[in-house]
Amino acid sequence: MRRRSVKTPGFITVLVLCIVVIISVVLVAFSRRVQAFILSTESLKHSLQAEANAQAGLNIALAMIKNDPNNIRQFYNSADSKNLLDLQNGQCQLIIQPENSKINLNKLIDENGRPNEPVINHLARLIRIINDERIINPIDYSVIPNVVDWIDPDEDITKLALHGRTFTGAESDYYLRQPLSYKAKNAPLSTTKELLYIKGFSNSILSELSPYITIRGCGKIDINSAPTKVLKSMSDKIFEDVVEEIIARRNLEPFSSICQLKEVPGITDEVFSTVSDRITVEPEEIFYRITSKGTVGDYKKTLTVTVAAQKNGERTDLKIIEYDERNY
Ligand SMILES: [Ca+2]
Repeated sequence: MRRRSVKTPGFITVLVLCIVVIISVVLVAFSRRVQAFILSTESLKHSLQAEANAQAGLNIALAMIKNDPNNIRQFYNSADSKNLLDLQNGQCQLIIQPENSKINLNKLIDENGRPNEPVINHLARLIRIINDERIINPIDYSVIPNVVDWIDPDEDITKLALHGRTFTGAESDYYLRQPLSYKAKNAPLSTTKELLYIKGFSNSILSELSPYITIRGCGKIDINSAPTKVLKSMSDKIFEDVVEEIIARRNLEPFSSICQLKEVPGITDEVFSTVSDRITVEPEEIFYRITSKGTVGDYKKTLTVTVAAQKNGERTDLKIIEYDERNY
């Protein structure tokens, strides 16, 4: 005789509970995946919006340089709140720096490849001013002979007396002993980022120096656009109040000749004669460095572009010669 299996109510309850638990686990897993998908879609959306804002700022800068170069002065100072543009879904911080207003590191050597003292001393004074404001990790003055050795054609280590001390450079012998093992370039710098290959430079030092140094242009400082620190470091005898007066005067009306600098109280004949062959009001070649930082919430995109501007009759032609993008 066949025995029939009997399913008790308790067994059925356990079975139902198991099914409910399995369905719940599947639903939770599915819900988490959907949540992750939504979050990643939101992240992508904000990231793309930040990039669009940075691109919008860059386009505004290029249009201003091309059509209205006299009005870009308001974007010179990175600490100025006027640099912030409100855009759809976020903001853009725009900085436009005329490269002709900065110290050209390729001019640290003269046409014979020898250390160029006036430019070396200008950079040494600039570093001293920056270090006076830095609480920790001052920039070591040896970065100056290091750049000299990187760009000069020989393999002889340079020694420079700066602020009463002697600083020594570095040639291929030093770089070949490093993990990446490479030689000194012994030729002019082609990009600013190349400085990171040189002994003593770091991202932090590069970003600290970058508003005041360039690798482009004829080497003369445009006094109509030079930042405070570049003007002040031109001579030990140019003091804060003199720089303030120079900036106040050029804001009212740009200097039309370098001789007008002599009209500024504090610019004596002696001071003028030490800086006159290193300054200009009409740069031969014009370069701008544009930094456009797009922001949406915590998402950031920074575009840094160097453009060469060439006057062609009434028209200004722009050529992008350096481009960099970062997600911060
Ligand atoms: Ca060299």
